[in-house]
Amino acid sequence: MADLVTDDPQIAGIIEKETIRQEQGLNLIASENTVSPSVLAAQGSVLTNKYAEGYPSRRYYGGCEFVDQAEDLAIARAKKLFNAPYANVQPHSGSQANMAVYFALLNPGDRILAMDLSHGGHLTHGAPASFSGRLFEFAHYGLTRDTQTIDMDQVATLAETFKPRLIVAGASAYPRIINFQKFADIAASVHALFMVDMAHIAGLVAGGVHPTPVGYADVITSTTHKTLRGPRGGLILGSDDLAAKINSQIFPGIQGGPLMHVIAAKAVAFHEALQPGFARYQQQVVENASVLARGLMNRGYKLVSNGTDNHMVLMDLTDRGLSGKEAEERLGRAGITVNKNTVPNETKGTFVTSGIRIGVPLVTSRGMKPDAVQQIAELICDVLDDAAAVEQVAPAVKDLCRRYPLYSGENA
Ligand code: DSN
Repeated sequence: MADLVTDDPQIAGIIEKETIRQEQGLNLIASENTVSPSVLAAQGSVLTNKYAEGYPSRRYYGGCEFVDQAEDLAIARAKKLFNAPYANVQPHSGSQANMAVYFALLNPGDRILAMDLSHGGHLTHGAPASFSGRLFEFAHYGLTRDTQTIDMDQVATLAETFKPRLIVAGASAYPRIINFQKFADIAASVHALFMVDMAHIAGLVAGGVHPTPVGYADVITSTTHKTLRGPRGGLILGSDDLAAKINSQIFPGIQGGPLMHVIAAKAVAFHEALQPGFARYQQQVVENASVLARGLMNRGYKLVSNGTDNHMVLMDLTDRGLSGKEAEERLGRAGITVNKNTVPNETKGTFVTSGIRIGVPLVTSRGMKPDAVQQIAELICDVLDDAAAVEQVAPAVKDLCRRYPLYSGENA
């Protein structure tokens, strides 16, 4: 950093400001986390200098003997962590992991059944603006009106009538356990392949607090930077018989040189996730989310599905005369970062929305436990109840953050 300050004070200053923002603010974006100093060190290493197109021992460049070791370790650790026969650690992102799987298993125009974006799905699950929606024909399932959990009857009916070649389970904004067995049974009944995108819950799965999709899904995609607490990137798991097809769709299909510094950082993160403390961290994440849910509901706020089983809650502000956009901005002024989010049967559109998504993985990494999370719930409600409360809440947020430094807690 000392060299960067001298060589490029503009970027050094931006990094410094972002460091302070992260340190002094309550970051409750459900898909973010804070990586360990070891993950940061690997990602900021000279491995970024190396071209390594291909796979370990089968590269298109010389000098790959050490990056090969890093990728072999990352693969071995990912397989051990998730008990999966095959892993590809090269996807630059979750979107690219999904793209590679679609291209490996399907032809353009083929049918895919996945979760509706406004009910909690992801852009790459068939949104018209995404490559997925442009290249494949999607049908979407959603949540039931009463319990606001995944409507498995609708999944079964759509599977029968739409006859997809692939069924996708997995979500970006769904606070409940996903029943992979039921999905697998439905997929088998219509001879469809079954993919799980576990990007949000990968850490929970690794920590044993969400059922694993391994053994149910033909293929599993993930990111490595959410609950899994690794560097920003993607991951694909599956059975050995899909390995050749998927590997060739990642490279040379859709990517060039792998990011070897990121792959090394993934290896570090998988190693950390294999330690006993990681399961305890994930248990704490789930407990903290449930404390948050109760705290918000006790103050009269409505949550999609009336609670949570995982790392996040979805607040539905429809009855509050407050849009998700206004809530996000108001909380932001108090130093609380969340994101606006569509709710089931959304009426306001994706730039305004009627809800906010709140996650606790990052504050749990800072060492926060139920007492701190209960306080967070109160601070959020104070601000949402009354915009004038921002003035009192902002210093309380800073004080809370001072008590739980970014690199103390789990990441000391
Ligand atoms: N995975 C999304 C999120 O949950 O924030 C972004 O693509």
